[in-house]
Amino acid sequence: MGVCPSATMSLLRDNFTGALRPWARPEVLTCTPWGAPIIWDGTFDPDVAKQEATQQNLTIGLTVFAVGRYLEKYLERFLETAEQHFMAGQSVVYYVFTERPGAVPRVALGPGRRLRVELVVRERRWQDVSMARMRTLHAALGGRLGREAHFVFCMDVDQHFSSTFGPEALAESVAQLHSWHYHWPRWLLPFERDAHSAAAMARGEGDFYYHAAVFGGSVAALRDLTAHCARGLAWDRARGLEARWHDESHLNKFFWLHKPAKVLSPEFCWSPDLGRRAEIRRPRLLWAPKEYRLLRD
Ligand code: 2GW
Ligand code: MN
Repeated sequence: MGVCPSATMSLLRDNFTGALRPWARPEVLTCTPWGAPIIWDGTFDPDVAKQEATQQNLTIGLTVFAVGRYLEKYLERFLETAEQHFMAGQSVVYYVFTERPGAVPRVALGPGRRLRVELVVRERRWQDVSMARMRTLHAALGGRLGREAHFVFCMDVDQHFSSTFGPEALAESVAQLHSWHYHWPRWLLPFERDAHSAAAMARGEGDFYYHAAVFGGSVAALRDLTAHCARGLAWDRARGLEARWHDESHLNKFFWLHKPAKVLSPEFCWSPDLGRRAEIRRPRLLWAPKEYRLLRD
């Protein structure tokens, strides 16, 4: 693999990868065709990334929705493990969106770390719970969250941190490779194919299939992303359409049109159901087992 242009770029500000070593993982793709790094364990220097972030005195936001049964089921472990592994040593502000602020567990927070609870209404259909996040995030990014954070990660709550998720993951815009699909041929990827949907991708379109359980970036970039997705979701709804993977389909359309500045390997959000694989060295987030039948009725 040739040198990833962004590997040299990363010596400048704002890529937070330290000196990239894409050659340290010859068995995996470490660079996108448009020159963004794909971050795998061993390809970055976590200490340099940490130093860069600390020097810039960043505040990093982490948003998570915990509505209905997902609050009791997942939120406490998500937050407790984030305290251990997410952006350790940086200033962090958690934004928990829920319809029951009183039920949010009191997790002990380290120095420089704050938690804010934001009230949301509970949507009736689960698809709507998931899709409403884009609109709510857009509003939050235009409000206090947008004023107090420089970079923000938006995550699903049905997962927990299992290893360091640090400033090496930061960039202007960040997409997560979906652990089920990262090695699939492009034509098989589950993009929305209905040409009437705002999320539509034609055959031959799409770089990678990204997972909506983790995306991030600067406040400005995420304002654009959430506006695009919320608009697409509303457009589809007005026409009686719903994309195959809901908000995730629209996220994939956005990242096709606006390439992410950094891509996270599936190590950053791994599904334990897939078992062990040689290229997955140190998973940083692990999905909770899917209990769709139990939770989606
Ligand atoms: C969602 C589905 C079925 C039953 C409940 C819920 C639900 C989701 C809920 O009752 N309460 C709640 O707070 N949520 C939030 O939405 C929560 O943060 C959760 O992690 C997120 C997405 O729902 P989830 O995790 O059940 O969906 P996944 O893991 O299948 O997610 C992928 O696909 C989704 C769209 O179908 C989203 O794009 C998601 O970001 C993807 O990871
Ligand atoms: Mn999920």
